[in-house]
Amino acid sequence: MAQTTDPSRTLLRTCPLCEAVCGLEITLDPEDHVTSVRGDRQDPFSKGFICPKGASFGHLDEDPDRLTEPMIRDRATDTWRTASWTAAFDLISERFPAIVAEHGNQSAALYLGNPNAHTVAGALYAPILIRALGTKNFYSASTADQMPKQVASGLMFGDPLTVPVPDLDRTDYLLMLGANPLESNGSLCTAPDFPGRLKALRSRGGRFVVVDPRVTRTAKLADEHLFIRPGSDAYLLFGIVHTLFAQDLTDIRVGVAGLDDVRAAAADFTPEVVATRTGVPAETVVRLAQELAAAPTAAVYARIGTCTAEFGTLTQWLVEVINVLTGNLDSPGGAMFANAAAGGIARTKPFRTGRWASRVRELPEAMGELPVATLADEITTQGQGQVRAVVTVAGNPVLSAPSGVRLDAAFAQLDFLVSVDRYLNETTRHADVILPPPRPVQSPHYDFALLQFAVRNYARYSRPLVPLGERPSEAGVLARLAAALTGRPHDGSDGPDPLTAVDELVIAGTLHKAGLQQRRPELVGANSTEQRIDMMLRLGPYGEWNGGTLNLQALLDNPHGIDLGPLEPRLPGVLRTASGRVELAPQQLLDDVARLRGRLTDAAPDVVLIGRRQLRSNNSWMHNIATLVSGSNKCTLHINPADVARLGLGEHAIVKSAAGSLTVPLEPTDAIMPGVVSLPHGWGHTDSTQAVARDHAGVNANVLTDDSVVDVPSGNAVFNGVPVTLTPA
Ligand SMILES: Nc1nc2c(c(=O)[nH]1)N[C@H]1C(S)=C(S)[C@@H](COP(=O)(O)OP(=O)(O)OC[C@H]3O[C@@H](n4cnc5c(=O)[nH]c(N)nc54)[C@H](O)[C@@H]3O)O[C@H]1N2
Ligand SMILES: Nc1nc2c(c(=O)[nH]1)N[C@H]1C(S)=C(S)[C@@H](COP(=O)(O)OP(=O)(O)OC[C@H]3O[C@@H](n4cnc5c(=O)[nH]c(N)nc54)[C@H](O)[C@@H]3O)O[C@H]1N2
Ligand code: SF4
Ligand SMILES: [Mo]
Repeated sequence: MAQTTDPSRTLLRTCPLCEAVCGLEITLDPEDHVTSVRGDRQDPFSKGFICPKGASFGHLDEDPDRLTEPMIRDRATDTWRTASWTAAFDLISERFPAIVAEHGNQSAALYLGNPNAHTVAGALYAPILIRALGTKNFYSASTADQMPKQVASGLMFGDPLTVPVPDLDRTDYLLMLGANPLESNGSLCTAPDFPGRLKALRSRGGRFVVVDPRVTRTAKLADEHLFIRPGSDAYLLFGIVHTLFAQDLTDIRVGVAGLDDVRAAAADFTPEVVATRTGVPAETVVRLAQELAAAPTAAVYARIGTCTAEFGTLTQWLVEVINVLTGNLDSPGGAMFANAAAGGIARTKPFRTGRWASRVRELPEAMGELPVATLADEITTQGQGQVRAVVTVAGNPVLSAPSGVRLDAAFAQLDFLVSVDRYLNETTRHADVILPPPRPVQSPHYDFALLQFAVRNYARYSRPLVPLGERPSEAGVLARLAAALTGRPHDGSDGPDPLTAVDELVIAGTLHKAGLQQRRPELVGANSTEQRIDMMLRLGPYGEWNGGTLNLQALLDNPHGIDLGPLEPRLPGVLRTASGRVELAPQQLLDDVARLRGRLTDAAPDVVLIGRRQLRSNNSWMHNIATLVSGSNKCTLHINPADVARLGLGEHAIVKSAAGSLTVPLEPTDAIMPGVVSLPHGWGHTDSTQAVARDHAGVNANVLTDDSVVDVPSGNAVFNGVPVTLTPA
């Protein structure tokens, strides 16, 4: 064989860009630039699957508009300069603790954005910022996303991370509401090649039904698609629950509490009653219940379209009620609980919400967080505890949270803002200091969060592919930031560097809890972060300290990842409820049913707004990649042609809601039901310093969403079912 002279090298890494955790095969040239990206065929979970975003990983990795050095803004002139890490942290040390000293702990707030669910830094080190700040003003993308799912799971199973996922590869029947995995690649259901898994379901003779106000790409793949009035999924599901009881179709196989209460709650939600509100005919509601009950195995799965809605938590609750009533919870082919190799539940006491409330609107805490829908209130409302200094990490709430215009103005009035972010964007432009993370190829990867929701048990660790050089890792940035925020030396001059100090503390504490501190075991790893990961794996359900073999070395020896088998029944072991059973009728949720019932006969608004995701976008931050923002990846308003004609609209329309108004280009399509319009979120880069994004600016959908409306039990933002009016532009 001829000797190769190509000095480039091919390395393996998990894709950090969505929840599908695909394995990537990345080729780097001698100067460490990514030259090609392919799917890793030897990854036992993703088997070579890759999407256009993953394929563009190289462009993202070295986007010329990304930040490479800390930035400091001069407030007087609103101009930016680059700064050394020391100068950036010095400024934070000087300003942040002084504000907190003067105005108290509650004057500081933290916002953690979505990519924290994908980074080692977010999983292991963002918690130290929460502790450092000691504030109740902790916010994240969770309350613009899945908090309803977590509250429902927390109340039913005792822990908010105990979230069932559809057993995609074995189910005979899948009812999917408000999800479009052919564009999103799946969410709270970690399943690389989601499209392939859905096709496999159908080719093995299974049935797949999609409920969505739009005929999505996913719906086109299904056996059946049903239109539904936005925000009305809880009624539909109640109609199914009602039918299961009325026709004696229940087959409960797990220990439950509250069965009679659920039956009573569902009593008046007859198929005929819910049909008027949902637009789903009564006979279809009955048939869905019968099909779910008759299928050998079945799973109901509902995602973002149903979470970010006014009755988000009730909807997520009813999904699991149906999974229980049809005998499918915790059973192969049904809705099951993953058993992640690291970072599983540690809770001993049952979950509850409302341990404290927000200052202005008195919205209850959930999982230690306050709703992002009230962040603007907390910044702009004067009084003791008013938020004056904010830290954002990997978030762009000005585009992603409701009432974007209000939040933009609120951020502008802050005394101090620190952002850890790769870009100068709509949110970070208000910062005093921006601290950039390294390139993705310079970061390690382990999916602590997403593997809790995987459709197969699996583990994979990726070492950084390219050394950091002089700059800190993102973990190092967060550790130093935590020190600076509290006025402690951020450079390690008081002892070990802040990152090592944090890890040492966590390792010692964890080993102590596990009763292993005496014979302090030798941990494997090139640094303290890796040692922590080694410890978590060893302590986990497959770990070598738990009768198994898994540890960091095993993952380093198997860089394509390790398959840990199909999902297995986990009840009652995972339950943390007081009763030790699945709580079918938590009181908090029964209380909220009154609100649902109260809305049953409300006059439907003429037109309501919903969102949508696009295959080649990622929330607000991948519009600067030229290869992604072309063709159909446009910020347009989908509208039924009948509505265009009825309202006398032209190419553009003025869309008004209670919160704001936008002028948008229309894209008439039969794929959306009449009376509903859809605008994707994450756009609106008009003043961006990111050149490509600015050329494809679009509009911020969250100008129209209204932060005064939330899902009551979870405080989650409501993005779907927003009443709007349309007039010609
Ligand atoms: N109208 C409407 N609004 C929505 C939604 C909707 O469906 N409709 N969806 C909601 C949902 S589900 C979510 S999750 C939120 C997302 O809301 P956010 O998390 O607030 O917003 P993102 O757009 O994901 O912004 C991610 C930020 O992280 C930065 N970033 C990317 N990678 C890294 C990294 O490795 N480290 C650091 N430090 N920064 C990084 C990016 O530059 C960007 O600024 O939006 C919500 N908003
Ligand atoms: N390409 C791409 N992938 C992504 C993201 C991205 O921005 N781009 N974002 C990631 C994030 S943060 C998340 S949370 C996930 C979300 O992943 P998914 O939950 O799959 O999100 P969407 O693709 O927005 O699909 C939501 C669907 O709900 C429908 N819908 C809207 N309102 C209602 C309603 O009231 N009832 C019902 N039944 N349906 C409704 C919409 O028409 C849409 O088709 O995707 C992740 N993956
Ligand atoms: S589906 Fe998600 S994880 Fe897979 S390549 Fe695409 S963006 Fe990456
Ligand atoms: Mo999300």
